[in-house]
Amino acid sequence: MKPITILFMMVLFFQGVVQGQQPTDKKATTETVQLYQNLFRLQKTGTMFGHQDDLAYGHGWVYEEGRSDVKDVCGDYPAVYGWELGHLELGVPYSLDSVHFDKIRDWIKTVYARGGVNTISWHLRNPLTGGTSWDVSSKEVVKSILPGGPKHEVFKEYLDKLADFLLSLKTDDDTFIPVLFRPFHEHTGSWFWWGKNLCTVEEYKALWHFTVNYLQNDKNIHHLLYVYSTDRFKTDEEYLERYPGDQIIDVLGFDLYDRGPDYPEALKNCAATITKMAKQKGKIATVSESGGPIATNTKWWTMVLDVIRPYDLSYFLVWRNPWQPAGHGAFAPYMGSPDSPDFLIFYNDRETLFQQDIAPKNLYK
Ligand code: BMA
Repeated sequence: MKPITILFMMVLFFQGVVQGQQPTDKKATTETVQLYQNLFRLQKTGTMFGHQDDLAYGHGWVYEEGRSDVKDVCGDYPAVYGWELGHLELGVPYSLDSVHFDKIRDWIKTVYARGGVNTISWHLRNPLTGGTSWDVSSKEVVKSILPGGPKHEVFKEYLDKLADFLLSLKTDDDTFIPVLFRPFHEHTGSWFWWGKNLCTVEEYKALWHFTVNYLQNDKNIHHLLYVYSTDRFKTDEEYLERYPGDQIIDVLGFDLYDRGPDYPEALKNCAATITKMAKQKGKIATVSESGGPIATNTKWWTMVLDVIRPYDLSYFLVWRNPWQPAGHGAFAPYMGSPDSPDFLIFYNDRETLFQQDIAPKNLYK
């Protein structure tokens, strides 16, 4: 190799070290870049704990200022907060889980002010049939909303409403609040209209590309990190079959619920695969959704801890503690819940990171 080539390679290498990992959005705001780089640092030291709708409601309560089931149990808030925007696209004031979007906006601001991390999912309605996300009666939905399709304008109107909300996520001094955006999730299953048996690989990828391009270039939104999130998977190939590409995805995730004795093994395999791929691709890795039978398996948290400990996972988020019947129970502990003592062990372990662990690190600076 010529000396000039070696010099050139060294310059590139040091540039990479100094600049750190960059989000895929080349125009990402400073705070979004900082968050991304800090997530890389942090995932080497531990895994943040996340909870869906943590500040909105919990077991037996709704909208109580400052309350959180997690805090009721361990005295600390989660580090990551999931929020759900389903029904925002309809222009109504509250979500499919009856949570007001105005309140979600306020909580996102509160979390940011505290140094926590916000992630958004979107169970958007079916633009072709008018049904829910779970309406899988047609295999034409994704095709119909892509450019040239009969429902393309409807989908764009959905995205316009989403964009309005995202652009309203600002601090008082007009700084956009970075968000990990996780649309079209669990697509390796077939229970949502964007699922595996409901559209082709190309259509699914095109849906992602259209969405990201529309938000970035038509709406000028640059405070998002994009999360790709499958359901349970077995192989690299299965995970990547519908992957829209390194150029638009920042975080590799998977959703995996405990639905039986194979959970620890499945979690281990998925975590091992995803962290390996994330390293190769220079991306963040996460368990974007989980939840287990914590009412009966009172050692669930320490079981999870043992499985995830060896892996560089950014966060492990459990789904919501519904305040009204939802087909599932609480996925996080709550005051007096039988899994609480085990959760305290999980909380006190150095591997798990909560609000008090991450606040001093200032993830946005
Ligand atoms: C599901 C359930 C539903 C909820 C949906 C969107 O997993 O919790 O009750 O409506 O997520 O949050």
